[in-house]
Amino acid sequence: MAITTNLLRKLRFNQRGISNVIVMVLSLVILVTIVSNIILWSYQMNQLDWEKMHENFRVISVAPSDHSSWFSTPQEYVVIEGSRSSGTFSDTQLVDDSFETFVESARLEIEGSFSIDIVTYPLEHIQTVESQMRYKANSTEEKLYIKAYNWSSSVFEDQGFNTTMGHVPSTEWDNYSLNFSDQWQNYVHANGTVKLRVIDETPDVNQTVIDIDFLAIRVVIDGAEFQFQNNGPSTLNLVSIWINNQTHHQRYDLDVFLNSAETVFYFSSDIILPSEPFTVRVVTKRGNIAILS
Ligand SMILES: [Ca+2]
Ligand SMILES: [Ca+2]
Repeated sequence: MAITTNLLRKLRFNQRGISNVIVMVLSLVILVTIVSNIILWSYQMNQLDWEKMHENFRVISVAPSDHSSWFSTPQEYVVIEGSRSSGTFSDTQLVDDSFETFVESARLEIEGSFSIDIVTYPLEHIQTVESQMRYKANSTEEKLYIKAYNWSSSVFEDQGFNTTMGHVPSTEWDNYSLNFSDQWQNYVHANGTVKLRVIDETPDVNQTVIDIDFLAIRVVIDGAEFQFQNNGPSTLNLVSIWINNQTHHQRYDLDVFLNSAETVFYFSSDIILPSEPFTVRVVTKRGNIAILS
């Protein structure tokens, strides 16, 4: 009997010992978890503080704007009549005297595809679309016409354009400009695509040579254009903009990313600038502010 009691006591003592060990181990695990989380958290806080402290950006300029930038063709023209004799489509992207040359074969017809950035320039804010061609020809005998693809009637036409008279070429650089007036919606696909054709007037025996320095479209739209510059070491996210004058305080959402050392133009058709003087405050996601007065 006494032996049995002794054994039971010993067993209880051992159980208590094991429990103590388990409690100690668990406590240690919890302690290590807490300490490591605190270290990690403070490291992350330091990282965030560091990133916030080193943000360095400015608003270089702000101005009202009534049109987009130019959209030139990102691919080679399709030659339907005539031929391409030199240069490439990329020569037609800038006004710089480097050009692409096409030659008539009794007729000339080329087609280019252009794409409006409808994220920056939403269709519901567009007033019309303009096209501009800077070109010269070796003969002024025959007019050229620019027509656009009508997405409703599925033909290339110039119905409703501000001018349907065509353009008499010059042997010196000259501009053939037109706009789609209030009919522009017929000529712009819902995804922003506009197709243009440059077409000669009539079949003839002269094989006229056409040099195109520039051919592009842009939209007429009211808004404001900003220029932002990131002089800091890391990428910036601009999240809001305040436009304030004496009577007018307006906040707009923004979602612009700027890489380190990058300068960007930003257009918004939502922002209508008040009368001057006004102040522009741009806020980053990390909470820094740049001011332009
Ligand atoms: Ca012709
Ligand atoms: Ca050019």
